Amino acid sequence: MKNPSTRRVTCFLCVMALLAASAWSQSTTPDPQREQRIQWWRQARFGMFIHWGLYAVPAGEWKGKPIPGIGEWIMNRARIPVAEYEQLARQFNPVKFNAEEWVRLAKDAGMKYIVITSKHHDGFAMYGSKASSYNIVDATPFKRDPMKELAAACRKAGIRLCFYYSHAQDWHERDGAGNDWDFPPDPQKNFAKYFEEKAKPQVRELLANYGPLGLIWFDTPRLITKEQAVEITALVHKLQPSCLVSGRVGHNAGDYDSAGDNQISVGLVRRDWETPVTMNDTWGFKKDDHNWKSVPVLIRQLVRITSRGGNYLLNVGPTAEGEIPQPSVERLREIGQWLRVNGESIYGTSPNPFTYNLEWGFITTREGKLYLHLLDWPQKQLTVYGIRNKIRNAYLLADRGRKHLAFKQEGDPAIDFYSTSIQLPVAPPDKYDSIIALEIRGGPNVLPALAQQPSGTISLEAHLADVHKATSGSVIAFDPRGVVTGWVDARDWLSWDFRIFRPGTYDLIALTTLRRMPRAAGPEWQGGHRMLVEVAGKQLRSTMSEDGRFVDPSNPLMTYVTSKLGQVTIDKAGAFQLALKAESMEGQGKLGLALAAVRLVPAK
Ligand code: FHN
Repeated sequence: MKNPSTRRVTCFLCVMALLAASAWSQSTTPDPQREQRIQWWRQARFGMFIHWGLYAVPAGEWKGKPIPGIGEWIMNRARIPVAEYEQLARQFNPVKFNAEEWVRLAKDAGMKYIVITSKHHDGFAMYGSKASSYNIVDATPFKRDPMKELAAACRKAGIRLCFYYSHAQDWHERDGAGNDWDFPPDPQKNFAKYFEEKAKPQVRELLANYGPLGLIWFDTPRLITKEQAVEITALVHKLQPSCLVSGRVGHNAGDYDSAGDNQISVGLVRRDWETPVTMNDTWGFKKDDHNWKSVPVLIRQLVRITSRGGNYLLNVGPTAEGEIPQPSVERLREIGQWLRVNGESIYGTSPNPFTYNLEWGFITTREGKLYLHLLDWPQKQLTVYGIRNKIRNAYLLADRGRKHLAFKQEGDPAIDFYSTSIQLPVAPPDKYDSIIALEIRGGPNVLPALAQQPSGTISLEAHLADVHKATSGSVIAFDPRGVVTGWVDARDWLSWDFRIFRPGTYDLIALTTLRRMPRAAGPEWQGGHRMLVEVAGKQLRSTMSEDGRFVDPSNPLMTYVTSKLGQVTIDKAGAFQLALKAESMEGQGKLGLALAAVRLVPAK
């Protein structure tokens, strides 16, 4: 029997818990109006984020010096006084801006909505605002309102226009959050004054003057109180009942969850969620940032997020002249080409029906269909375990002729073993992600248990573990990546139930991750934890040390460190449990063990 402090944490619950702990999660109260307003967004899956503002003028450089960090934060990072930063407005004249071109680019890329910075933390409104003359129409030689032009172009193209609005941070204003180089520190600010005199009036303007909006993307709530978050959300819904509010409004007041920047969930999140992602390392334009993600990485991210039930909001940072950088344009065009062929497997789909990630690729689904995304093409045949549906037909989505692919379903229901093998052509039909469509009757029906994969590996992902807390004060939990955090009490432990179909000898490997904040002081990874694994009646002791590293290219925040935990022989097929305990967490300071998974890999 589990001891009283043992907590069953399924994927669903653990992710709920970690999101609930975040200031960026949505209310859980069922709300029929919210259900209505979120329908389009669930279908959309893919949007364009645009960070555009005065920061595009310095483009990452101030007084001849490159300023480290993200471009739109230059005012903060270089501690630029308001009086100096304001002067940038005089130089801002984006004569190459063409709303129709931007919207066409988004549309051709397969994006269904555009979220553009109407005002970022620098406080400068990129639209004609009556509430503050610090805006593009009144303060720049450009004098046009690009948001009006975008609204018209979006309407014409059938793209939802959405506004990013920094509702708490405003470095231009004495009482907005964030600027402590011109003004007193935040605790001494009269934030309510700022909220009433600038944030609320500007949000009203945005909702009144640009037609129907898809959503308002509030960000970094900081000084916002719960009452203010609820109030501004209600204001949006009152003025435009079908306009969504992003989770980052704060205090669970939004309509959906926003994951952290560039954070891609490793597990299924059973609520509406979105990840904003940079195409290079900055949001706002920086002339020296050439660290572009490749097309295969971007497509992998889109597929991965979709297969986890999320939306992918991919950023571009236009220049001060009004042009979207060419490397972004090229990438978006390629993604668009891929989506024109394969969009059926993305838009309006439901997530991976398995609780765990599959070793051969990703799954998305819709009624009557399973889409198997193969980002790495297997040799001649794909074998998938766990599909219990009777498959009626299989074909490649990229094959216009929909030529039937031969397949075989076999198994042993007595041990819950179901195997599907599909014969494939030698070459993939798509260089990025080829999709096999499987026709089934009704919805997906898959083995719910964690189980062995066709290669023989069993991947016990951390977020699927049963968490056994030593005391009610134990802080062991999961971070937004699904990685264990707060495992500092050696008496806490984890366990997984899983199925093995092929007896044999397995190497046990722990996958841990580097610390989340790479720039923070201290080592990015430390071993030394003394671990105990109990599985199949055996006990294995080991000390965590680094045996290797690999990066998941579609998840920039995930560098895995591998550590051997030992070897075990399992001599029969069936249901097993693996318990992972720590005999000592000493020497690890506050970091604990950032566990992502334990793998059982067939020994060579
Ligand atoms: O501080 C901002 C940042 O500049 C950027 O706008 C991102 C986009 O998600 N949001 C904030 C940080 O999370």
